[in-house]
Amino acid sequence: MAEIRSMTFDRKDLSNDQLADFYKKLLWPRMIEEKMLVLLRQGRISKWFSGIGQEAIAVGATLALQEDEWIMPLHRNLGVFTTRNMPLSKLFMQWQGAQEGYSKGRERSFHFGNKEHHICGMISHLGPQLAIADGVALAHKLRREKKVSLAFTGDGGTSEGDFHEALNVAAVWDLPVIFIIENNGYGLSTPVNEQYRCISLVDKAKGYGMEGVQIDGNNILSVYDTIKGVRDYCIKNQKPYLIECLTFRMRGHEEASGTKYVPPELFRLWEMKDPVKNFEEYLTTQKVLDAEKIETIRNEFKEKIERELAIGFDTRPVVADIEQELEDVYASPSMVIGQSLIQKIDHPDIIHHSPFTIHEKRMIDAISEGLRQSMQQHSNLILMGQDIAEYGGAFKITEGFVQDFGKERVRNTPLCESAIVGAALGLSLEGYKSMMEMQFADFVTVGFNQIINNLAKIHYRWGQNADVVIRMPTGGGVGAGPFHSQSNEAWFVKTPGLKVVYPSTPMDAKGLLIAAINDPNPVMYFEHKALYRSVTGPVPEDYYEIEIGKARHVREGDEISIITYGSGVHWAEDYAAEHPEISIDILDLRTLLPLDYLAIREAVQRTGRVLLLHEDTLIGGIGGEIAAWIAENCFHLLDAPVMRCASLDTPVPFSIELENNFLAKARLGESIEKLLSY
Ligand SMILES: Cc1ncc(C[n+]2csc(CCOP(=O)(O)OP(=O)(O)O)c2C)c(N)n1
Repeated sequence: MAEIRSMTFDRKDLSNDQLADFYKKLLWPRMIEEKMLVLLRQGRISKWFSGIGQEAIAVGATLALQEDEWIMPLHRNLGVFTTRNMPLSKLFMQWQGAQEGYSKGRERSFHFGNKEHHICGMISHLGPQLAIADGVALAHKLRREKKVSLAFTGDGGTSEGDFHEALNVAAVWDLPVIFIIENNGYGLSTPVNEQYRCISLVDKAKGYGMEGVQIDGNNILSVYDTIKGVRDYCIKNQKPYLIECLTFRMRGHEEASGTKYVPPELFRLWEMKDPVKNFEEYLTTQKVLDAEKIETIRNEFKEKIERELAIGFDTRPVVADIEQELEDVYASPSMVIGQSLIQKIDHPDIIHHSPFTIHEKRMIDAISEGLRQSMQQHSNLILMGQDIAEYGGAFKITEGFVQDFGKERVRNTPLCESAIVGAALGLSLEGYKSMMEMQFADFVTVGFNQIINNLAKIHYRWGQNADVVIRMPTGGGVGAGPFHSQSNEAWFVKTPGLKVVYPSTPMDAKGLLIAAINDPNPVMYFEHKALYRSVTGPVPEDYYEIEIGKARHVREGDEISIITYGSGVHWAEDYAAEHPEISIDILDLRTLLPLDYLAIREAVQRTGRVLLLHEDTLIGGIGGEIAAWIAENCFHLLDAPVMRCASLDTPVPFSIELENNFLAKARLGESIEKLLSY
C-alpha cells in the first residue's frame, strides 16, 4: 500500500458557494449508501458494492467534466450517478430490479447506463469499459469537438488485457481520454502486491507514451483540480492521460464478502483520511460551513432520502412479457437517423426485371464496392482494422479507400482486437457507424468478450444500440491451417442481440454488406476467403440491400432439399450439376441469425428429405439447431430423418490431403445417397 500522507486542501479560486456545493455532492452518495446498508440488513435490497471512502474520486471527476461528456463508471462509483443528478427514486428502482428502473429490471446494481446523462453502463468484466471511452473520444476528435471521455478502472482491472489495449489505442490514436485508476488496495481479497510489480500503477503511463499523475483520491479538491487541468491538457494536446487515485475500500468487496483479510490498522489509518469528514473540517475552518449548516444539510438529505425511497418503493411488480423481452434485444431500424430510402432486393430474379446496370464481378470486388458505396452514403461511417489503410487490408478489400476517404475514416489499428471492438461501440454512443475488419475470422477470439457481452447485450440492458459491423474473412480450403481457416459463425448465432449474415454470391455479398451497415444493430458479416476470387456473378452497380433474415431459393428440386450457406451452396450446386439424375433442391440461408424459418419450412415441404450442409464442424454447428426446429415444426412433412453433413470435429488441418478430408464436401455424396436411400 502506498504511503498515506496527510490531507491538505487548496481551494484555489473556488467560491464559498462552489465549495458548499462540492460538499453536498460528496455527502449525498455517502448518505445514500449508509441508508442502503440499513436496507440491505433488512433484506430490502439484495446486494451492495460499497464506494464508502472513495466518493471523492467519482464526485470530483464528474464535477470536473462537462455534463455532456461521457463517463464509464464501475461498481463503486455511485458518486458519478448522483453528481449527474439521477433521481434517487429511479436509482432505487434500478437497485430493486424494478421495471421502472434504468434497465427495466434487466440489470443489477450499477450495471446500467443512460444516454441522457452520458453514462455508459459497465459489464461485470470491468476492463471493457475502458476502450468504449476510446471510441467516444475518437468521435469527439473526428468532429473537432473540445471534449473528453473518462473511464474508471480499479487496481485489479489494470491487470486485464483490456487495460493495456485501451491505453495503447488511445495513445497511438492521440485520443482525448482520461483514464482513472482507483487504487483502493484490494481487488476482492487480492492485495496490490499480488496484483502488479511496478512501484506505482501510474508508472505504466510512460510505457504507453502518455502522461500520468498519482494523486490523493480522498481529497476532493485535488481530484477536481487535477482532472479539470488534465481535461484541458487532453483537449489542447489531443492526448490521453492516466491518473492514479490513491484511496481505500472501507468495506468488503461487496457487503456479503467481509473484510477479514484486511489488517485492521489499515482501516484505522484510512478512517483518518475519510474524504467527507476531512472536507467538512476544512470547510469549517474556511467558514464555508459550521455545525449548524452541516446539521441542516444532513437533515435535508435525510428527509430527501425518505421521500425518494417512498417513491422508489412504490413500484409495480415486474410482469414478464415475452414479446417485449424479445423486441428489446434489437434496436429497430427507425433508430437510424437520416437513412435514405434504399432499393431492396428480395430475390436475385428481380434484377431481370429491374432498371439496374449489371456487371459480372468477383465476390471480393462486390464486397469492396458495397463498402465503398456505404462510405459514400454514410459520412459517419468509420472503417477500422489491421493494415486496412495504405496496405488495403490483408485481402485488399479496402485498397484505394484511404485516397478516397482519408485516414481519419479508414483507420489502421494496432493489434488490439478487443479495444477496437470496444472503440466501435464508443463511436456508436456518439452516433457513428463503424465497420471493423477482423484480419481473419479466427482472431475474433481476442475480441470475443466485447462482442458477446457488450455489443450484443447493450440494447436489451439499457437501450443503447451498437451500430457496428464486424467483417469476418472466414473458412478453409485454402491450406492455411488451424488458425486461419476456422468456421466460427455458430459461436455468434447463439448470442441474442447479434445478427449473423453469410453470403455465398457476389450479389448477396454486396447487398448484405450494405444492409448490415444500414442496420443499427451489431452484425457479424462472414465472407468466405476461398470464394473471394473463385466465385463471380452478376452484381448491380447501384446501391442496394439484400434483406437480412431472408434465405434464397437457389435451385428447385423434388427429391432432396439441401439447406446450406457459404461454401456449402457451391458444393451443393456443383454436386447437382454433376448429378442431373437427382432432382436436388437448394436453399441458401444467407442469414444465420435471424433464420428464415418460412423458407426452411418451404424447403422441407418441397421434398420431404432434408440435408443440412455446412463447412462448420458437426457438433454445435447450426445444422443441429435447424434439424431440431424442423423436427419440432415440420415432422409431418418429412419422409426421412433430417441429416447433417458437416466438417470433422477436429481443428482445421494444414496439409491439403488432411484438409480435404476434414471438409464436409468430402462426405457430401455419401450423405446424399444415404438420405435418398432411407
Ligand atoms: C474478468 C473478470 N474477472 C473476475 C471478476 C470478479 N471480480 C469482480 S470485481 C473483482 C475485483 C476487482 O478489483 P478492482 O479492479 O481493484 O476494483 P475494486 O472492486 O477494488 O473497486 C473481481 C475479481 C470479474 N468481474 N471480471
